[in-house]
Amino acid sequence: MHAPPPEGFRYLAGYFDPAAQRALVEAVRGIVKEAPLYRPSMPRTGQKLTVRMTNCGALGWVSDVTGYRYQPLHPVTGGPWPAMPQALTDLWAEVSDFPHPPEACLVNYYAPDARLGLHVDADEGEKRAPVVSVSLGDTAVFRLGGLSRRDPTRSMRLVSGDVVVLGGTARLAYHGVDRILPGTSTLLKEPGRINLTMRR
Ligand code: MD3
Ligand code: FE
Repeated sequence: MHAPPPEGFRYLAGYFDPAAQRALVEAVRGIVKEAPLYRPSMPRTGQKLTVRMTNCGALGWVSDVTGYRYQPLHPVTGGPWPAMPQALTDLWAEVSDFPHPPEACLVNYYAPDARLGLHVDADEGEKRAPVVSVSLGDTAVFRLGGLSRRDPTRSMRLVSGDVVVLGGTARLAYHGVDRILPGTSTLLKEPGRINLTMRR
């Protein structure tokens, strides 16, 4: 048995139909051409994440040996982040219940062996704004905990086209990606998964 999910956690299964998912993948291909995926390093240890990342929007989340932050320029190319696709700003307007548009969209790419350890998203300036997530490609085994690292966690599957809105208490909950299930989607040319998260 599971505890109920934290207040403010909204799971919108199958929000994007297959045609809309294909259009989003095309938009991500354009973003990655301009702002290539790279493997961020973790603060202090300098260890590289297994997830590859880039961003679109005015600001992008970056991590290196000095720390985590939002910045307007790609850490490798030095160029500005590409514009956020309209489909994503439209999604935010529909589901965020927040009066201002997103400032950043983090693009995570998971090859079949990539993972993301349990963490809290704490680098955003506006904690009252939700995080809105879109999953594309292979299914992820996602882990959602509580406000303390020691709280019990639940495992959920995030399927291509699913949207998750993290508002309220859920915004500060621990979460991570345990694994990708390769071969569960044919949306991408190769096995793997893309996750888009809009933030302020
Ligand atoms: C729950 N991404 O980029 S998305 C991240 O699938 C991140 O790539 C995961 O965690 C991924 O930081 C999960 C869904 C998600 C995003 C933010 C959350 C769940 C969240 C913030 C609080 C609680
Ligand atoms: Fe996160």
